[in-house]
Amino acid sequence: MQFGDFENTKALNATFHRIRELGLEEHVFELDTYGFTVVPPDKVADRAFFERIRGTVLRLCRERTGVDFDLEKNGAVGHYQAQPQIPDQFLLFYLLMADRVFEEWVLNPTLHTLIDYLMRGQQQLSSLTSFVKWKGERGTLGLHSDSPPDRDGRLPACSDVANAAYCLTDYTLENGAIAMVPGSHTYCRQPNPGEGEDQAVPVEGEAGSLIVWHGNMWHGAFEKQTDGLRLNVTSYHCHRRLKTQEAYQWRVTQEMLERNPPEFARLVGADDEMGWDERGPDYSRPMKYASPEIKERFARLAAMTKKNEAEAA
Ligand SMILES: O=C(O)CCC(=O)C(=O)O
Ligand SMILES: [Fe+2]
Repeated sequence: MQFGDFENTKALNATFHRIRELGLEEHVFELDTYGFTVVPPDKVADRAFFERIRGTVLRLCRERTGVDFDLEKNGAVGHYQAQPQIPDQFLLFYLLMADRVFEEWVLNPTLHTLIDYLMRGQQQLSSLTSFVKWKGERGTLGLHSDSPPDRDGRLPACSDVANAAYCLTDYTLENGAIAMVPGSHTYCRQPNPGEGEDQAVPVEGEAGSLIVWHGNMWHGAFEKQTDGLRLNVTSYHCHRRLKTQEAYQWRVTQEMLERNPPEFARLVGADDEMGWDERGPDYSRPMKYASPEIKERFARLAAMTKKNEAEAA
């Protein structure tokens, strides 16, 4: 019995093969069973890439706050105004548009493959941010799911969104690791206030690890008890039928689209004609950047239409 090339699972077969090539089998198993996984640095990116992206995040911290940043020292907000304004942390937004290193990051094979797996290849990038944190007290883990809920807090069983944190510093309990409630992705609802705090575990991993989680996961963060920074690049994806947090679809430049493969265009929704004005939809971008599977469906539809027209003539 040979798995991997069934006609009926054609759209999933390439992801299945990539999971095997990259040695990610145990990580998809953990995603299914526990709702999260930690991929070690050697399966994510090389040290040079890691240093480059971390250096860029530190530069952006300086540029956006006006404060000098050092990994070993606690940070400060400086003149940075972005919300949420809560003590001992801030978020850097819209990183994709800030430096080309982030274009490389969103196409990272390990990240891309695990998100492909969770989202059945139907994801788009919703936001690319960095949580910048330092020592500070927290009364709560702030548990929540990243999926947008119904009015009563219920969530769909599938992964409508999926998230991944590229750790740019070591994640340990003392360093304010992410908190997860293992298996909570199957509850299909948001936690009630305070619920699950006693079941949460610290998700530890050395700098360079990639923590990936299902959109329904109950998660938050432990307080950072040590001096110095906790840094990441948070790569939040949503199904293409949902709104994105950050505006990419019409804002990415033509140069960005041209210097990257079609997967990039699909990640930023440049293959989506929605959001038109009085001129109506423009199908040229969807036609140009559509996935091979969608292109094949278009081609079959066109062939059938042609055949019907020929028979009618
Ligand atoms: O790292 C953290 O503080 C948790 C962040 C979080 O909730 C998220 O990235 O969705
Ligand atoms: Fe979250």
